[in-house]
Amino acid sequence: LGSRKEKTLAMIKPDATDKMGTIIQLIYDAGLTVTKAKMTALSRKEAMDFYAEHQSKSFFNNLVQVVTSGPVVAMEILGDEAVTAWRRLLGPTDSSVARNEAPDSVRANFGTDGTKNAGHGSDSLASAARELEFFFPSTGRGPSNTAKYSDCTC
Ligand code: DGI
Repeated sequence: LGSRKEKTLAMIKPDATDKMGTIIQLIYDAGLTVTKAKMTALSRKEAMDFYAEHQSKSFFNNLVQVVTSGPVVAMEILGDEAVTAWRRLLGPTDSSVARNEAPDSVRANFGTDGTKNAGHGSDSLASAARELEFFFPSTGRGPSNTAKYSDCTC
């Protein structure tokens, strides 16, 4: 009663994939569950589409560069208020700020600066739906990526 199960998209960026074990453990320690996972490399076009809302920003090229510099790990995370919970684990966008304000966070520990910041989390349920479809398309080929236990009733 009172819990709000949500799904969100968590992405470990290329600068932190070598810490994926630690980061996945943090997710489970926070009471969240990983219900889908995929390691993949984004093309430049895919990265630009994923971050389309930022295309006019000064940091856009740098952002696309960072996220295409190696493989990423995309995960569907399920749990109570998962959108907020995963962003809390990530900490502030700028890793330097994170080290001051949230020293235990993923970005404080594994990020470098404002763009190379170890991870991404959807900022709303609407973003989560779009971003989960981006990485785990419901029309995708191959083995089903819809595990029964991941079904969310919210
Ligand atoms: O949701 P976040 O990832 O915390 O932040 P966002 O959705 O506003 O921005 C997406 C990414 O773009 C972020 O993870 C890093 C980069 N970025 C955002 N704001 C800045 C930035 N990079 C630089 N250099 N400076 C910024 O102000």
